[in-house]
Amino acid sequence: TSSKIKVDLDSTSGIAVMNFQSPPVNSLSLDFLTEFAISMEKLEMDKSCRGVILTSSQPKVFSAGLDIMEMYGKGPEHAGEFWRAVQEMWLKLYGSDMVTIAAINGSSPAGGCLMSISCDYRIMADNPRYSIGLNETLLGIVAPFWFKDTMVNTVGHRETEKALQLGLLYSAPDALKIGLVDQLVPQESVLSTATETMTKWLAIPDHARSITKSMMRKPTIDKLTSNRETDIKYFVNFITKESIQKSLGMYLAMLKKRKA
Ligand code: CO8
Repeated sequence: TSSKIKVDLDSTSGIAVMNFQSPPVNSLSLDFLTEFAISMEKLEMDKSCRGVILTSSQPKVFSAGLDIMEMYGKGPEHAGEFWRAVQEMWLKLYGSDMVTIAAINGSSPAGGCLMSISCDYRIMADNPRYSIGLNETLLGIVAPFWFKDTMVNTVGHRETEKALQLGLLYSAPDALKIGLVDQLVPQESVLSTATETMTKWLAIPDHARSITKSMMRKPTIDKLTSNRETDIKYFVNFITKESIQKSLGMYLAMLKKRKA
C-alpha cells in the first residue's frame, strides 16, 4: 500500500513536516494510524529532529477523524486492534518530547480535533467554512475520557462540558474565541506561520521545555497507560452494540445523502 503520510525532515532546522495524504479526507484508518505511530517513533529517535508540524495535502480537510468504516460492521477482534492503534497515536503525539504544531488547513472533526489538541500549538486557516470540534455525540457515540481530558486541558472544564454534550463543531473564528486554536491566518500562510512559530519554540532549550511539557501532561497520559486494556474492552463492548451500530449506519447514510 502507498504511503498515507509524507514526512519531510530538514535536518538543518530540525523541523519535520508530516503531510497527511490519504484521499479523500485523511480519515484515520488502521493503516493510517499505524503509519503515523511508526513515523512519530522514527522522528522521536532521530537526534536531528526537534519539532514536528502536522498538516494536510488534501484540500479543505485536515482530517475527518477516525475512519468510520473501521468501526462499522466489524467484529470485536478488529475493533480491539483498531482501538489500540488509536490509543497509540494519541500516546505518541500527546507524549512527544518534540515540539508539535498543528497546521490546520481544513476541517478537523472528532479524531482530527484530537490530533490537533494533542499538539503544543494550533494554527488554523481563517475560513469560517472550516470547523473543528469533538462531535462524537452527533454520531451517537461518546468521546472517551482521554479525548475529554485533552479537551479540558485545552479549553477548560466549562467549555468542554458544552462542547462534548452538544457535539459542537466550531467554525475557525469561534474556535479561536474559545482558545481551541491559538491563531488564525490566511490559508496560504498556515504552513509558513507554523514554521516561524516552530522556530520560536525551538529557541527554548529542549531539555527544560520537554520536562515542563511532561510535567503538564503526565497525569493525563498516565490515566490511559494504566487503564489501556480496560479502555479497549470498553470500546469493543460499546462499538459492537446493535444500537450503536445503528446510529453509525444512520450517520454514514446522512454523510452520503448530504453529498448528493
Ligand atoms: N470515516 C470514513 N469515511 C468518511 C469519513 C470518516 N470519518 N468522513 C468522510 N468520509 C467519506 C464520505 O462518506 C465520502 O465518501 P464517498 O465519497 O464514498 O461518498 C468521502 O469521505 C468524502 O466526504 P465528503 O463528501 O463529506 O467530503 P467534504 O469535503 O464535503 O467534507 C468533512 C469533509 C467535513 C470531513 C466531512 O466528510 C465530514 O464531516 N465527515 C465526518 C466527520 C466525522 O464526523 N468524523 C467522526 C469520526 S468518529 C471519531 O473520530 C472519534 C470516535 C471516538 C469513538 C468513541 C466510541 C466509544
